[in-house]
Amino acid sequence: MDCIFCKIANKEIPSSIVFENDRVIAFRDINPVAPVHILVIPKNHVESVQHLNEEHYDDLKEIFKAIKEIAVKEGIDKTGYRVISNYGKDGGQEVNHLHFHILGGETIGKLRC
Ligand code: DGP
Repeated sequence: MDCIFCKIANKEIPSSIVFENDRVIAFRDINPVAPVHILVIPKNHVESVQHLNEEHYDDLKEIFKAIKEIAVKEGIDKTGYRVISNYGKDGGQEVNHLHFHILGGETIGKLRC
């Protein structure tokens, strides 16, 4: 499958990894729109939120645990952050591998990604 985020998860292409475990990997967005802009993805390919079903629930649990841990590591757990997952054409999804943007490090006043 020609998926850029699968290639990142498999270390076939480089990225700035900030977190990794058996199910989840997180790396800095190549085009950051905030001082902290990290993408959190399941290693197993699934296209979007809309494609999730029960078989993905363990991955989701790990993703949200990872988000909290990353926020602490990045020093934004007290100041706050936004989590976004885009789906489909109207949602503005560019990469068809489920991902959650973490945006923080400044006041996020409007939609950005
Ligand atoms: P979305 O619009 O939600 O599908 O956002 C996809 C994000 O992925 C976008 O903010 C840019 C980022 N991105 C795309 N290709 C790469 C890449 O090769 N490396 C990294 N680190 N980020 C990427």
